[in-house]
Amino acid sequence: MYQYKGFEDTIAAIITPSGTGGVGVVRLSGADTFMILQRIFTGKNSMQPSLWPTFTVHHGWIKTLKGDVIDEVLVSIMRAPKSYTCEDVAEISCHGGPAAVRAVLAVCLEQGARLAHPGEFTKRAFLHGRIDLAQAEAVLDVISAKTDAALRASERQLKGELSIELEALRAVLLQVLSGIEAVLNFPEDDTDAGQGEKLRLDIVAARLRLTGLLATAKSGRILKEGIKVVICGKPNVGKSSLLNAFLRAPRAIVTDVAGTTRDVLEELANIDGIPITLVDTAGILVPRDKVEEEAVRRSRASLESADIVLLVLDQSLSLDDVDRSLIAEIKNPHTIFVWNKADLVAAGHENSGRSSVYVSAMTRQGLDELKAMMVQIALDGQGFDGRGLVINDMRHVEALCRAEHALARAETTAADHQSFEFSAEDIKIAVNELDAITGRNVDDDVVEQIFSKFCIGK
Ligand SMILES: Nc1nc2c(ncn2[C@@H]2O[C@H](COP(=O)(O)OP(=O)(O)OP(=O)(O)O)[C@@H](O)[C@H]2O)c(=O)[nH]1
Ligand SMILES: [Mg+2]
Repeated sequence: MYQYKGFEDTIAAIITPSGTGGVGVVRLSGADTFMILQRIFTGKNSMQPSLWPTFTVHHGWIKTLKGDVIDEVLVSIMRAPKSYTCEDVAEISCHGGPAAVRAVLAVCLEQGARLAHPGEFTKRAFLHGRIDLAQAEAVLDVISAKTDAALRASERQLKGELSIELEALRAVLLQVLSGIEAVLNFPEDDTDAGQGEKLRLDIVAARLRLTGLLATAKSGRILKEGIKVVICGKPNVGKSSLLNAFLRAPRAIVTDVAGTTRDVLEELANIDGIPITLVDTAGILVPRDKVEEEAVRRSRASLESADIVLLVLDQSLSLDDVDRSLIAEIKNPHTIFVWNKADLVAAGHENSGRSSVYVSAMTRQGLDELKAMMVQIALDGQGFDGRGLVINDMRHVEALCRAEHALARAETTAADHQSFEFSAEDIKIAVNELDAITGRNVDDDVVEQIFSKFCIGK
């Protein structure tokens, strides 16, 4: 079990982003919180910080040891154990300039606090048992969620929905283990052999629950990490216009001059809850000078890392050799042919092709179909409504896979009527994997690795 040696320290850190803002906050957590406040805070009324009741806010000044005022502040108090870390916590809200927050932090450190390590506040919440490891990881996901849907999925994990499901599964597996023990110890009781079959079916049911969780991993990963969509084509077909249409903002320069875009331009868009990095590239052409040569090189380099390619073609003109050679060049299986400038074509097209879509970046016609195709490809055709529990962490996916395999083995040995002892061993492996996710039983270095991904102050 994880051993933590830092509880005796009172830790402090700036918990708001660096830079200028209305308010900056320094957080203190640990047994000396009130002793430190006592030394650095002067309030309007004479009540000592050590007597302040929990969940109260106090107006006053933070001062240096010599008594010089650093800043006017509000201090919020959360006493142990009902605080983020389960320890005594104070949050000092000062003015949001970098100098003020740094000076407030410095005086806390001078008075005996230690600078918190990355994620140490959350780590203390985990080690005091207020949240489990999966919830601690969700804190990081909540902070870095790029869309509402990703935020909702992480909030669900933070609330403990994944932990509840895993604990329920664990309880089922422990029950199966004690059933196996009974069968092994008192085989004569299993007169109709029904107990053995019941245990096997319980293992199957538990395994199917794991399979169900793992089925959400693809959308979970996409929600968390997003995908990269590269817009390419020859010059002037409307690539930058398409980017602007997605963003509903004139982000890229659009002109009727072929070769307007020179640099690769990346913008994040939220499409049906999926964070999509849209990449506008320079038109691919036979370069006439060094600048065009570099621009085309960068366009091609972007294509290599694309999850989806939008190959834009101008449907008001007939295909030429440049279009044809581009079509032949792009090998990404997730390529959508985007026939742009539909507004210039009298007849109009049905948007029925499997990987073709007819759009107008100018009138936005066909854009919804294009978005739907992108989402369909991103999620491999699996819908997601953004409401259910999703697995979004590779560590969880790997542990769940190992647990699923262990249960599949347990199922096979049980079906073969081999000794249940083998099944029991595999079920114990599965339980250990679930415990590694929630942190009931996890290696020290895994815990260290998880919290090292946090920023200082969380
Ligand atoms: N009628 C019509 N014109 C469009 C449409 N999309 C783009 N255009 C026009 O086509 C021209 C080129 O548009 P851009 O978006 O700059 O094309 P691009 O593919 O980014 O061009 P480069 O950056 O030079 O490679 C501009 O004059 C646009 O107004 C469309 O859907 N309909
Ligand atoms: Mg352009």
